[in-house]
Order: sequence, then structure tokens, then C-alpha cells
Amino acid sequence: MRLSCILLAKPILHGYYRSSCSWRVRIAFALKGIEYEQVPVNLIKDGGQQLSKEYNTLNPMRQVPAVEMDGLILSQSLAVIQYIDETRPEPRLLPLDPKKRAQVRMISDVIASGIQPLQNLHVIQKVGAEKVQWAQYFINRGFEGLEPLLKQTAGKYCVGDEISMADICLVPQVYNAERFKVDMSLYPTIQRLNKTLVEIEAFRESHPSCQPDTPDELRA
Ligand SMILES: N[C@@H](CCC(=O)N[C@@H](CS)C(=O)NCC(=O)O)C(=O)O
Ligand SMILES: *[C@@H]1O[C@H](CO)[C@@H](O)[C@H](O)[C@H]1NC(C)=O
Repeated sequence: MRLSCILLAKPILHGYYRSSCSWRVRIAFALKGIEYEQVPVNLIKDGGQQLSKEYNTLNPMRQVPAVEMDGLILSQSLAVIQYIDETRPEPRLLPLDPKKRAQVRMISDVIASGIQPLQNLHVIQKVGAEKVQWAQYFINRGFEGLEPLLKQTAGKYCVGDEISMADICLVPQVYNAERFKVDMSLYPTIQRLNKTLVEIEAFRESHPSCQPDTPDELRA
């Protein structure tokens, strides 16, 4: 009885409409066709709701996203995505072929470890007045590495012709780059992939412009 309740309950995503890491998880749920509930955590309001005592029990790292599913509380978007993929295998977000799988993880790690953390809200708040230049610098530095990697791995999508975790990481990072006014014309492969991916329904419905907590003036 208890177990079936846990398994039937919808996952709950604690996130923020324009957090790129929350968007990653929203794309994964959408690609898998999994219904979930969203509980907004406003990163700006009240000095940052991610810093509250209550939120701390969900993610002691004080960042979004945090996900409650299958009786688990999980944070770290890539761990969440891989858990979803391992428990709900269709459509696959990590290729079966170990070489392609490694490439998907490589691209994902470039973004999730090598770019996003350096331009995250808390980091740029600490940087102070130079925050925009700081974020631009590290996004450019990352994209300069990512562009040639993608040139080698990409087919229709980041790795070959199957949508994967790498695509889930790429699109929200491009959105961040545009917020910081990075000149995207330097990265034609990234641009081309973004253009193809944003047409896909799972990427559209999970976009920051149409979430429950999106402010009216930013709604599309
Ligand atoms: N590695 C973490 C990163 C999480 C993260 O950086 N979250 C950002 C939003 S994308 C955040 O909560 N920032 C709030 C803050 O820095 O105070 C993940 O992939 O989930
Ligand atoms: C990525 O796609 C979105 C949606 O079409 C678009 O608004 C944005 O300008 C694109 N970014 C780049 C760098 O092409």
C-alpha cells in the first residue's frame, strides 16, 4: 500500500523558471512524458528562497533544482536526469553505445562542470561590479572548447542523431549565454544545434518563458 502510493505519486520539481539546471530537469521529464508538479523557489525574492531553512532540508547545497520522486529527495540535475533515464528507459537519454555515451557525458560535463558553475548567480554576486564581463568571459572560454568538440560529435543533435543528456545541457546554457549577451555568431555549430532543438516540443514546453512562476512581463 505505502510503496504503491510512493510509486504513483507525481514527482515534485523544486526549481526556478530561468534556472538553467531546473530547465534541464524539465526537459528530461518532458522528453520522457512524465507528469510532475512544480514548486517554485524564487532565487531573488526574500534574499533568495534557496537559502531558507526549509529548502535546506531538500538541498543542503542551497541551489535548485531539488526533486522528490519515488520516495527519494535528489539534487544535482545530471544525477536526477540519469536516475530518470535508468528507471524510465524510453526514450533513451544516454546512448547504449559506450563511445557515444562517453561523448554525451563529455559534452554534459563541459557545460555542467566547466561553464555553468562559473557563471552561477551566487558566483557572479560575489564578483560584484564586473559580473557581466566575468560571466561572458567564462561562457566564451567554455564555448570556445565546446564548439570544436561538437563539430566532431554532432549529427542532427549534439551526439549523432539521437537526442541525449548533452542536448538537455546545451539549450539552457545557450539561453544563459544570451542573457549575458555573448556573441553567438562565433559558435556556428552551437547555434545550429540550438536552433534545431528549440523547435522540439519538450524543449518548448519547458522553456523559462512559460513556467508557473514566470513573471507576466517575461511570458511568451
Ligand atoms: N550542479 C548543480 C548546480 C545547481 C545550480 O547551480 N543551481 C543554480 C541555478 S541554475 C542556483 O540554484 N543558484 C542559486 C544561487 O547560486 O544562490 C546542478 O546541476 O543541479
Ligand atoms: C536559440 O533558439 C532560440 C529559440 O529559437 C532563439 O531565441 C535563440 O536566439 C537561439 N540562440 C542562438 C544562439 O541561436
